[in-house]
Amino acid sequence: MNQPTDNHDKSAVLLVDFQEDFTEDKNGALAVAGTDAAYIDTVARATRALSGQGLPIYATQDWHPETHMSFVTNHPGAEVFTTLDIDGRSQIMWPAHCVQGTAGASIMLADDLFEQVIQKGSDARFDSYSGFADDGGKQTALEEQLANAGIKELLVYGLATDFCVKFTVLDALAAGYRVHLLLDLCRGVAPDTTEAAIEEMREKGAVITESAAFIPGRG
Ligand code: VGL
Ligand code: ZN
Repeated sequence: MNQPTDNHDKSAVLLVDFQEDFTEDKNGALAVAGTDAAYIDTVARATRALSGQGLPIYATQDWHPETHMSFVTNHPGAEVFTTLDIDGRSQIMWPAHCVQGTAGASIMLADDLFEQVIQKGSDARFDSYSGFADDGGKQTALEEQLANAGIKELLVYGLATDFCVKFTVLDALAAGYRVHLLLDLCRGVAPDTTEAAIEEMREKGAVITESAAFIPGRG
């Protein structure tokens, strides 16, 4: 079994945007392909198993105001999934999703499982695929939390492989964390961008692996 590599350095789980609005099973506003009940159950079980092994679980939560600039509904005439140039940045027009306080924004696991939930994308002016910082450069509390806890290694999985997982992993690598991507617990928005994202994460140093490598009795 492939245990977290160094006993002196602590490992943690980083569960990315495991929220109703990104799932088919919950009829989410921005449902990612392959997010059926079995996927949700597998991620929930794996997360509880890893927690049971003593790993602290951190979660990111996409948490947008209704006025968020990434929502197509806030750009009259724009079409969903097209790209707009906004303040010199290229922005995908998403359906309104993960609106603060709505069921769609809720994480599909009980709160008490988490060491910390890091909300992101709360500033209407900036999108924030990464759990570490938004497109305006403002850091979330994630890096400080992990540093305070002495965490050097992250087991990352969740939604979506080609957006929030990708940018969170790339920021984690840039910040010096060892990253294991548990690919069987991820789903991507589109096949081509998902393949490219996996390749980029691998190139930048992420170990692309699966949950069975960390959970006894699975695979
Ligand atoms: C995400 C698009 C917009 C994600 C969040 O969690 O991957 N994708 N907001
Ligand atoms: Zn979002």
